[in-house]
Amino acid sequence: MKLYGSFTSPYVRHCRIALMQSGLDWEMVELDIHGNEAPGTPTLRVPFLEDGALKLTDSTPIVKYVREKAGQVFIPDAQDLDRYCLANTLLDSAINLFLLERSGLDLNANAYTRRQQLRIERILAELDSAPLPQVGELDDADYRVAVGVAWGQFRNRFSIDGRDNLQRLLDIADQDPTFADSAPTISA
Ligand SMILES: N[C@@H](CCC(=O)N[C@@H](CS)C(=O)NCC(=O)O)C(=O)O
Repeated sequence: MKLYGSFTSPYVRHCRIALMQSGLDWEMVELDIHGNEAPGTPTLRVPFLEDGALKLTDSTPIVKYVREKAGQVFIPDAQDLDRYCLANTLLDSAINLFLLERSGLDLNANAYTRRQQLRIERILAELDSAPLPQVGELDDADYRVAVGVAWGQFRNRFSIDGRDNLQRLLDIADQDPTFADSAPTISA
């Protein structure tokens, strides 16, 4: 199967982690989402996945599909799924602000972008209060929070100073070979 994406995207990173852990046959096709060529997905976003006739356009169904195809589970617990969704909401706001700022918008001059900044801080506080996994026992909610927080540090989009649990989660995740091997290295 083919995963289309960039090496800096946290959503793509989570898909890569699931694929690396799956033992399945897959390849990554690197895409520049900011280039002139429209990617082959209606969302105009990455990741997307092709497996024969199947096309998936969002990281959540991609991770679920890969896990289940490999005989693994994808977040059966509602509260854990909620934490996964909080990390997605954090990332959606942080990435939108990143792209809007890059396009020249003053984030402090707009009520809606200020609300998104507040949302990021509130979600970080909530995620910081969650229990931590053991080393080597991360589930997909843990991975989603970890790739999101790591992306925020990589792009300098938010601080986790004083958020000791989130810092500890990154330390635990860094001891996971697939998390470490999928870290973004390109400053694009
Ligand atoms: N809900 C989507 C979000 C994907 C997403 O926001 N991808 C970003 C890259 S990290 C993107 O392609 N952004 C381009 C744009 O918004 O134009 C998912 O989980 O896959």
